[in-house]
Amino acid sequence: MLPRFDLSTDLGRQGYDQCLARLRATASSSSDAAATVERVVADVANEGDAALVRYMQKWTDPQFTADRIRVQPTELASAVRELDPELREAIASAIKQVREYQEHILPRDPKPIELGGAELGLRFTPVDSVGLCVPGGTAVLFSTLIMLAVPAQVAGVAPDRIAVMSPPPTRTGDQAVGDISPIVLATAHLLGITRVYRIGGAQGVAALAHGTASVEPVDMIAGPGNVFVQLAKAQVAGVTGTDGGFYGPSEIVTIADASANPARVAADLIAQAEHDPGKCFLVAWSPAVLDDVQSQIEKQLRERKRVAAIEKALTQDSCAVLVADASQAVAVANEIACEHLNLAVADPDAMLKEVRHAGEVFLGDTTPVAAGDYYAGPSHCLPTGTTARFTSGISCYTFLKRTGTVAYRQGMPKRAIDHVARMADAEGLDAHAASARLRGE
Ligand code: HSO
Ligand code: ZN
Repeated sequence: MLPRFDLSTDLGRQGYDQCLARLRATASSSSDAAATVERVVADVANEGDAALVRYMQKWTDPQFTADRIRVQPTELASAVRELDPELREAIASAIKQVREYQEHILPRDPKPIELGGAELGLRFTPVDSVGLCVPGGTAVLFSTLIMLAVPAQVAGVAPDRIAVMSPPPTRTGDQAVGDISPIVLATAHLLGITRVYRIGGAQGVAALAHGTASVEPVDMIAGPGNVFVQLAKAQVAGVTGTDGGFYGPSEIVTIADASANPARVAADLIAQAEHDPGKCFLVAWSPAVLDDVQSQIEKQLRERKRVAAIEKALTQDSCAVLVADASQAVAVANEIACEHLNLAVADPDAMLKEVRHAGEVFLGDTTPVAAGDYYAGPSHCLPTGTTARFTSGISCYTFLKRTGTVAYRQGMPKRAIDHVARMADAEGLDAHAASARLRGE
């Protein structure tokens, strides 16, 4: 089912390159999408709620009205009461574990250093308010709310300064479609979040950035979404901060050697393929390993509910890559710079040392990638479309700013004053020079 490409042949190289090009394309936009987003953002900035409601009606629900934008606090509380107790326990446990990990990696202000008579420091401070994007779609991923809100809270953003946007289901015609996922609402309540908006898309991002009568503006917008949401984040950058990432459709690269359990490898590939759309790469230097995993995929696939999505992902956007050896396998993984990298090999720690680009790495076939999706600790909002070459997943770092501090507590030494003044003079900025020289008099 997975098309197979042997990198030692020209044809194989070509097939793999095309697959990689399709992956890369997910992080770039068509000019049509960019033009649409530009118009939507401008309209919401100018007209506020009127444009927000109009676009929600156009793309999500023709019956959408302004009074539906904000979810009432009573709805949040009742969603928790209705939550299955065992699911509630699982969610609470995930929140706790993700929080402990994020607290562990939280950067502390470094001790100031003394240099040339100056005491030099660095302070980390959180943004005041954030808007978090929780996508709608064929599966509503309430886990995304945990993976965004907990890092923000650990960074120091107060729960009452966190807003969540999550679109209601798409309605066509008069059909009844229900409401925004009650599990998203319950999760928000468990996280102490009270501001939830039933909005999405570029219009939702624009509303959070510019503010409308019903939506309070925020200082930073973070989270995954379709190409319209990701483009809108880029469009409003400057008006509001953004996470700077491209958190798009799920992807996975698995490197497998002969020690890997084919059933486990196949299960993790299928799991990411069930996201609609998902993209999978299986990399090995043994044809037998590829064969074994492929036949496990065929077998397990039949037992899964979302067969159609999985088949589509595996046949259209994914591939198995036959490489010469372990080092070429890692080179391929670095080139794909994937959201999830699964090292199903005998010595994953040794291989990890060679990994330079990946959103998150899973060591050994005993580690299910789904643990990262729901529970383990690092956020599952990870760079996609090969953007792990230059960016990272969401973490408490996303919501922190860095501010340098300088103190010449005993006054500036003469040598330093001379150097500053000389450089200022050379730039023709004599007021700068004078402000330094004054300190030496
Ligand atoms: N694999 C997705 C996250 C997710 N999976 C949520 C299940 N629920 C993106 O990393
Ligand atoms: Zn997933």
